[in-house]
Amino acid sequence: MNKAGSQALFNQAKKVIPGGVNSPVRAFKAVGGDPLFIKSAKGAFLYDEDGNELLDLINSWGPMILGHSHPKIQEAVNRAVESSLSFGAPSSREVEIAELIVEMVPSVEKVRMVNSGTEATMSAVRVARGFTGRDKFLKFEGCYHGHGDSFLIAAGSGAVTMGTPDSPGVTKGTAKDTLLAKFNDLEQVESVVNGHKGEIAALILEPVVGNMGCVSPKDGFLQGLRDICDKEGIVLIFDEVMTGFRLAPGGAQELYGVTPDLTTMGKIIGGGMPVGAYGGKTEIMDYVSPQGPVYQAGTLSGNPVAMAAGLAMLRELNNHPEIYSNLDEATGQIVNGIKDNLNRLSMPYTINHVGSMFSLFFTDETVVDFDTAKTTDTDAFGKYFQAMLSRGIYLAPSQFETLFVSTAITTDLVDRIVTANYESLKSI
Ligand code: KE4
Repeated sequence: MNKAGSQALFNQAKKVIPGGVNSPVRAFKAVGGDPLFIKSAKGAFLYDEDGNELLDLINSWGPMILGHSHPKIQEAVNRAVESSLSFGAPSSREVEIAELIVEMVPSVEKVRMVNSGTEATMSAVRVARGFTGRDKFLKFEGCYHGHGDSFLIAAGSGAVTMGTPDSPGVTKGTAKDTLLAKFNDLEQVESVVNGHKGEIAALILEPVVGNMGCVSPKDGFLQGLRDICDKEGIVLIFDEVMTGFRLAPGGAQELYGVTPDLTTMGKIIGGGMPVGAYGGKTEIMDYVSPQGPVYQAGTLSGNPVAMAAGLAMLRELNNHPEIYSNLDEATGQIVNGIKDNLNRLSMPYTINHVGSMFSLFFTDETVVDFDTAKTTDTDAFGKYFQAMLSRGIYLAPSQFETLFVSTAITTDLVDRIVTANYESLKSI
């Protein structure tokens, strides 16, 4: 695979951008080699600076659920751009997308648009603290909620990939208010909550984890958290930045039938543009300025072009619910093909899968939390990543990420992925 153009750009980039990338996990540090610089994308494919065609299973870390350059989203953005790029004042599309989110997401009665998932989670925890008058919040080891200081404690995704799940620069004063528990361990949650009676404002989690690799909630886990939060007056926050609008039109909360008090959103909601959002019960969201005292703001929040992209995306998903069964079917075919390959090769690896999210772990343990996820052989993963890349399949460059299937991945491409998987597993 010719990578000369990407390598030249990467050398240039490293002189003026830390690590040569604008988000750490893109740097390929966990899998070796240099990142590919992408020039364009269409449907299921990325095209890099050297003209290599790559079948995309990251899909921009989730947003491109309809594949790249979807005509309806492109057209909506092109039309919006003609009316200037930003007003810094309310616009009709903000009302339209808020009404659509309220319609699609069971828990959301009111919603505030922001510019990233990080802003959404930071704001949601602040509102929960303002609403309850309490300081602490509980997160789960291996969950990633963006790079806000208080979340970079035992964080997954790029933080664990880079070996900094507890990042320097986060003060002890901040860290003391972040409590931790193991995902899927309801007893430990109860123990931590009982040890901090009346002190915990919120409990935040990825209802289906993507950031330690894909890990699903055990039966009863989500409802158990709901019951604890009801009993203790704790705000239950589902971080659906990844799962929102992906696992169902209403996200994981629709799929599992458990309703949080607040939901954070991102990725798909922007159709590929920088958009995040947080929303939930009116009694809590009315604490947000200027309605209430909890301050949160943003110059480009509700940006008209970004709203046009997000609206086109959400309307397409809401008007075509068959998308979800089609995505689940295609993902199931990929996962079953990989399972067959593992059996044929007598490889005892684990594959976790929910909807159109899945992860192959290089461990024979059942992966149910961060501890079991970390039993994976990251060297073997790195070799597998490179073997798949050399066969034109673009995976997330870290074991501690999930893969995302798009509607552009048709049956012939499923076969191509499964064949490349067999050859790559055999080669490592
Ligand atoms: P952003 O600030 O990156 O838009 O969203 C932060 C975030 C919040 N919550 C969840 C569940 C998330 O997965 C994310 C971001 N996800 C990572 C991928 N694991 C983004 C990719 C990256 O960091 O470059």
